[in-house]
Amino acid sequence: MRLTTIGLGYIGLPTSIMFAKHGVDVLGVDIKQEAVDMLNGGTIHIEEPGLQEALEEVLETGKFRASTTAEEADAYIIAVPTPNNNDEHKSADISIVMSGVKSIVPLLKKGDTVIVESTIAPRTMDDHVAPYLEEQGFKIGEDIFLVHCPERVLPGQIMEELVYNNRIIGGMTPQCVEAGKKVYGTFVQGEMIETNAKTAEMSKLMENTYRDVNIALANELAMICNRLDINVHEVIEMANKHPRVNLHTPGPGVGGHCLAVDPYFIIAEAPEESPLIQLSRSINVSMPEYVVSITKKMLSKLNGNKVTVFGLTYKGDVDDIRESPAFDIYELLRKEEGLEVNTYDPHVKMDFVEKDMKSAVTDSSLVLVLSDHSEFKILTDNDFETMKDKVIFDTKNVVPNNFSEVQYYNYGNIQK
Ligand code: SAJ
Repeated sequence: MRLTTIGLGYIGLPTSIMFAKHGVDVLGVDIKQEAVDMLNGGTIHIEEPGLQEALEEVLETGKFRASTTAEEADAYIIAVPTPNNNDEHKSADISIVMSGVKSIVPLLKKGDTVIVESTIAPRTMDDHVAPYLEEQGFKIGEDIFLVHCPERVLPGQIMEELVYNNRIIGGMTPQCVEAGKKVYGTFVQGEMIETNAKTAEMSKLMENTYRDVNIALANELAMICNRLDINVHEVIEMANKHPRVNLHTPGPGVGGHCLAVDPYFIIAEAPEESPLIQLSRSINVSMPEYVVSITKKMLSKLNGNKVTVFGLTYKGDVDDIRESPAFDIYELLRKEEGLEVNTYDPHVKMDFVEKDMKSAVTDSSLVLVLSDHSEFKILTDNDFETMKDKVIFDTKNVVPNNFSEVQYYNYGNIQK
């Protein structure tokens, strides 16, 4: 089988490489020449465990190539971003998905399978992609097979989850479902769940919305507990001992290109029916300001004018700062007059991010932990020796509190 993938980002690249590892001839296409050159030269342009080794393997076998131009294949996967539009409900901007589809039209022949993996608003396949391809003269389910197979892999565990997760195969017709199963059957060992495209679209969006709503509940609980002087982490641990309760974990907000984006796709299609989803979004969006207000109070108690932010990414052990609440907090703090803000993040390579942890904390009054990187799980008193005041506020509850000289705070015991 020959496969052309449109989009070589966090999903398109690992997916392409996984197909190539399993004997498929893969051409990965991206508009970014620099990314294409790096990949053909043997270096991945995103951070993901196991991906670099896998790229080297498929370049060696000649099963993977990257290019800026699509070429003819038997199956096509569209894995490009769907940003939010700048409208009232931040609806899904499907223009990049539609350009991807358009780019392969001249290459399509009878019997080909076209798969959209990008996250899309409910009914996008029925109302936009399928009608467009029909207009181009293709009978869906006879000439070509059209499928929505949303990706559901967790950054940090992509290479494993691609193989072992269950896969939703949302075909426009039963023949399309069969064609989709044939493509993913190459390597998927999880169950391949057959459905139609609109059910697949909504299930994918609801998975992330479920998380977002539950994290909002956890964040609200953290604020309630803070007001009532109750340790939120103990409450969650206790409540989760109930067999049917699974409270999520509070934090500095919700980030990434999935949970912080996808719920709006549902809201925009049904604004009157989605008040709970909308409120959850606004609770999570408000968390950076809550963290900043606590940080300011702590600093004023210390008479401190320097804070060091630990972690800028949207979650631990990734280099992704898209929609990162940590980054929002960093920017809000920088706007505070008279406050010096240093940053340390071993995963982010940007000029203003300190490379050395010791120099990042020197003369600082407070370390504000915003991402749960593994590197923060092994911190000790020694790491904070050069601080002016040795105080930590850990919004991710990630740093073990084994300190004798450092004062440690998290959401469970915010300093009053
Ligand atoms: N977070 C919390 N509290 C929690 C869990 C997460 O504050 O209890 C925060 C994280 O810190 C982060 C955000 O939520 O800012 C999202 O992180 P995540 O690890 O929950 O999820 P993502 O965005 O990395 O990946 C999600 C996954 N979806 C689900 O678990 C339902 C993944 O399986 C999807 O493939 C991915 O979205 C996607 O691409 O849609």
